[in-house]
Amino acid sequence: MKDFRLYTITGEEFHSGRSMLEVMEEAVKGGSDIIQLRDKFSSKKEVFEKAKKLREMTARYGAAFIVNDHIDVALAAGADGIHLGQDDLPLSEARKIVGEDMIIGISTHAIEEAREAERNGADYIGVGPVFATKSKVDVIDPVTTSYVKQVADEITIPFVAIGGIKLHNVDQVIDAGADRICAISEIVGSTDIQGTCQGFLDKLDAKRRIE
Ligand code: TZP
Ligand code: MG
Repeated sequence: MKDFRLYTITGEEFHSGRSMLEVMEEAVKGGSDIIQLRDKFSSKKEVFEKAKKLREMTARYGAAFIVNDHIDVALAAGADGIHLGQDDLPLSEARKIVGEDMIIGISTHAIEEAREAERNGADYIGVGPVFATKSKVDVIDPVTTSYVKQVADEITIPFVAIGGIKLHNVDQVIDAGADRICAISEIVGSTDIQGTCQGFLDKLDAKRRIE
C-alpha cells in the first residue's frame, strides 16, 4: 500500500454541526493522507451514501479511503480498503472477498494480535487505544506506549497508533516508535482542522529529522 502518516477517522459526534464531508475534506487539505469512515449507528444504506461522497472527495486529493466494518460497502463504494476489529470477519476470509489489491487494516491491542495480523497478511495494523478515549464505546484499557514500543521493535508491517492521541501527548507516542498517527476527536473536533493536522505532521517530521 502507499505509505501514509496521518490517519483521520470520522467521528460525527465531534463535528459540531459541520457536515461530515466538510470536516473530512478539511482533514485531507491539512495533510491527512488516509481517512476512514467509521459509523456504528447508521443503516448500511446511509453508510453507503456517506462512503460514496468520501470516495469522490478523497479521490480528488489522492488520499486513501478506508471503510470500517462493512466489507460490502467498501467494495460497492470503490474504497481503497477496509478496517476490521478483532470481532469482525477473520482476515483470511475478508481477503478472499476483497482480493489482494485492497488494503486490509486490523485493530490490535496486544502483541499476539499484532503477530497474527502480520502473519495473515494485514497491510497495516492499528495499535491502541494508547491513552484513554471517549471515542470508542466498547473501550478496553489503554495499551500504553509500552505496547507501541513493542510493536515498533518487532512488527515489520506499517502500524498506526490510535486512541486519545492529542497534540499535547503525541510526542510520547512518537518517542515510543510510532511513525504514523491516527486520531478522531483531536482532529475532527478541532475548530482549526487543517492547523491540527499540520501540528501532528510537524511533530512527525521533527522526529524524522533527528533520526
Ligand atoms: N480504536 C482504538 S481507540 C479508538 C478507536 C477507533 C478511538 C480513537 O479516538 P480518539 O478520539 O482519537 O481518542
Ligand atoms: Mg469492526
